[in-house]
Amino acid sequence: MPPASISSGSKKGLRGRRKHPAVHLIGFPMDLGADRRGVDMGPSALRIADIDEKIRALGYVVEDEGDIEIQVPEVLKIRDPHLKYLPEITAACEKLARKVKRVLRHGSFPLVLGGDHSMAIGTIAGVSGYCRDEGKRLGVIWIDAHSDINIPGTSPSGNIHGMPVAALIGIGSPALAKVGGDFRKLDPGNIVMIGLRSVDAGERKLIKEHGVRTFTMTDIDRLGIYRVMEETLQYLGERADHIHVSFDLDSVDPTTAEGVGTPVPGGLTYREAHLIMEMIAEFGAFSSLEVAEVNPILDTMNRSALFAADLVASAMGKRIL
Ligand SMILES: [Mn+2]
Repeated sequence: MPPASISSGSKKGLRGRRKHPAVHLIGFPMDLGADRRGVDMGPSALRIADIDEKIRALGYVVEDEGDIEIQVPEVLKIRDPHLKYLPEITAACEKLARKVKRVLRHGSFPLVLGGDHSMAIGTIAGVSGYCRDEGKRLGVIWIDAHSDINIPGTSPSGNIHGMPVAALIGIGSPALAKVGGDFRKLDPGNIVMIGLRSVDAGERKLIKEHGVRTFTMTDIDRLGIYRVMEETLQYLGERADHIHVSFDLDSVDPTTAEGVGTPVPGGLTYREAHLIMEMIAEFGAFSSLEVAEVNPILDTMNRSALFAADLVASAMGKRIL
């Protein structure tokens, strides 16, 4: 049987309609947005970590939809150094958006396995399109060391995995902003970022200008993760009835998860990461999830993917007792 929190969610949420939502895994093996090889193997590492069995053990039906096909950078050309692999990333994210939307329309729960964090452009475009059709208000919890709100003019690297939040709130590259349809996917006031510790100067300005709510690692040190999550869920609970969680594994400290796209010291502890997920699981409106930047190349014996799979289980309702 699934835990009580799955069937007793908000009446407006996915769980109000279906007592046993099927979880659909979608692999997105892309590293074009990161300009670094390794995160394209993330979906494989998560499957090897038995992510499907860990969710099945909680009482869900799990269906694996396989991977979305993505070309390797060796056969591609960088046409614009400020938006590397833009056409290929846009095309792959379009496919992902359609798939995510279809899963939600069937009353199921999409779990997207990445892949670099530019995947969020596709995932959230799909979620947003679904919410738009259903008259739901979308809220996003963005768990990340980075704020990923660069635009081509502020990005030091031209790597699109640093730009998904900008694309979703409709600034920066129009091609990225139009993935999944020509409308703004996300209200910047409906985003909460947690775990920030590496923010570019241009990003700092954009966060303030657009009123994105943030909890940096300093905030977590001072308030404690329990209060940060209470405030996050209260804030989004007042504004949204579909909560999507975009989880970048680099939010976690490299001593716990070394196999990530861009490791930054001073991150979430093992228990902080689990408590975040446990509190999200209890929140009725939680209806879609993606895991980004799992990098087996920098890992030891797949430890980071195993940790990420356990975190997903916590998000889906796994409890100690
Ligand atoms: Mn990220």
